[in-house]
Amino acid sequence: MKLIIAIVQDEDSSRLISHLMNDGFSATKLATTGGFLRAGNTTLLIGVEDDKLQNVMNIIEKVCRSRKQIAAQPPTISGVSGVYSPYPIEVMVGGATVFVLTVDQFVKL
Ligand code: 2BA
Repeated sequence: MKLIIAIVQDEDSSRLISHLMNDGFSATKLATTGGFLRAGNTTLLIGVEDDKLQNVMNIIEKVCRSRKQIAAQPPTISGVSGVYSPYPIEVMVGGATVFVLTVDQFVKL
């Protein structure tokens, strides 16, 4: 079994969950915040059998779009604390940042 951790944009999360549910997958939605933009995003935890992994990846790829986003509060430059860009920064965000982990054990008690 695999655990998919998918960080997606809030705008895509509702449609993504609907697609996953329609195809019989379970998901848990977490409200998260990106470290760079300090803006809200959504993290989904999706447990799937190995042979269904690609199906879920296909759904994520189909639903999640890349968008330009402006950093309203400019983040620190290169992580150097206390150094700020004087201008808003435009970055491309998404479609999705996905981690796939192998699950040792899956139990429902
Ligand atoms: P944020 O950290 O808010 O990053 C938003 C977008 O800002 C990123 O989009 C990327 O285009 C840009 N960005 C991030 N760090 C940067 C940096 N040091 N310098 C210049 N630009 C930078 P995505 O790559 O699509 O990431 C979207 C969200 O996915 C991230 O939001 C973060 O919440 C998550 N994420 C991305 N990579 C990750 C990683 N390696 N580990 C954990 N979370 C990650």
